[in-house]
Amino acid sequence: SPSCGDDKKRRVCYYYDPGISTVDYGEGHVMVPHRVTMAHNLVAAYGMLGDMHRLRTAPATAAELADFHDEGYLALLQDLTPDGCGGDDGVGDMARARGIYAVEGKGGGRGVDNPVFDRLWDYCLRYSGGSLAAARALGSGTADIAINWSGGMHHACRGGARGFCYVNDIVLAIRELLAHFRRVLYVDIDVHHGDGVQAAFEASNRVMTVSFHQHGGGFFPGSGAVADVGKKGPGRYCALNVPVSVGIGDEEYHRLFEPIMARVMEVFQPEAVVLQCGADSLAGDRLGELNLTTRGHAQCVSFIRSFNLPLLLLGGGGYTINHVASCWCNETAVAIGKEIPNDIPKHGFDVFYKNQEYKLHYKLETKHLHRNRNTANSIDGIRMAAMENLSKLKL
Ligand code: ZLM
Ligand code: CA
Ligand code: ZN
Repeated sequence: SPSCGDDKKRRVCYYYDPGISTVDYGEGHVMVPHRVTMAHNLVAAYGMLGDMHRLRTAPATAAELADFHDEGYLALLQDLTPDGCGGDDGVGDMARARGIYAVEGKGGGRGVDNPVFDRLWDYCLRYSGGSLAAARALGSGTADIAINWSGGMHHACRGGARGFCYVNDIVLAIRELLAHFRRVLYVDIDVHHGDGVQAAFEASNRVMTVSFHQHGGGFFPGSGAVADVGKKGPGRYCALNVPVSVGIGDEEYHRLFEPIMARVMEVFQPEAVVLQCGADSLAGDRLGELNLTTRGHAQCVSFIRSFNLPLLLLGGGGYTINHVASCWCNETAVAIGKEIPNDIPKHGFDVFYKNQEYKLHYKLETKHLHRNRNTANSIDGIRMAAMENLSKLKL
């Protein structure tokens, strides 16, 4: 039961690849892979590396990515270079057809979600390799919780890039878990709808996908209404969507998250869980417009952890990078089952945390929060609609 075993230690394995820290989506792009290095530096400064087994792995191979992705797309992705697709040899056209855009000159990336950048292919192999290795550690039973903060790229499609995501490491990891576990639950607390993962498993009743996300007003990607329960067939009702409006805070979020996830656990009875911990649902994010605190976000991790199932923790979005690093560092502590102090230790990178007064759990002034557009009634309505969908799930 969720209230038991919370203080029990777990064997945690952790993937971090410094090769990801220097990847650059282009000047001004909101996605900054270096935030994972910042999180790692915090984890190290808090002395948590000794509490986890460090996962070392080679980058994924093209053959491993082909377990989900289209071969033609992978061939293109492998060949793209910043100056190799601007010309009229047709490569640029092929890239655009797959959602990827060449960006001209410095700072020319205005409005391009998926640019071509230096070492793009290597980056995809590394973050995907981390998620695959993490899934294998759970599958073999050598770890209870496996972490890859550089993974969680939930929008990537079989044949193309979307929403900053090029390769869907989550789909690859879940497919690996399916070799060991009968049913796998996917939970997505990124502020965006986990559309790529939902689409990949819509036909299956062995994978249930649950996404909580900001919805309405044209917010990306626009899918994931509560009525979206997946396609007709055996996988119907194995997709659950919990859309919320701008400005939701911890208390209301958990009036949805906890009862809904407790019910999901009862009706779906997963043998393993993947939790995408996108940190763009935090207050003060550059893209997301929710008001979750680092404690409210971490409460999702500890609630899921309390079910004592093999658990894969992945990153995802998160665009105010000091907040992201604080969030994932704290959630690493939650995974280990360790209390860490709120004061950020001196570690040579603490300058990045000056505007949060060197506290892990940063506080924002009201003027930096978004006005709450949710009401007690709207929250109850969404929870009831979600519960109604769950009552129709027959395995
Ligand atoms: N324009 N630069 C979340 C993925 C969100 C699509 C409208 C781009 C941006 C955004 C890129 C500076 C995850 C859309 C938006 C402006 C078409 C989105 C580059 C700012 C910038 O300043 C920016 C060179 C950029 C992109 C904002 N894009 C905000 N929102 C979304 C994709 C990914 O968190 O869920 C998981 C990692 N795209 O709204 C447009 C329709 C492109
Ligand atoms: Ca989500
Ligand atoms: Zn997101």
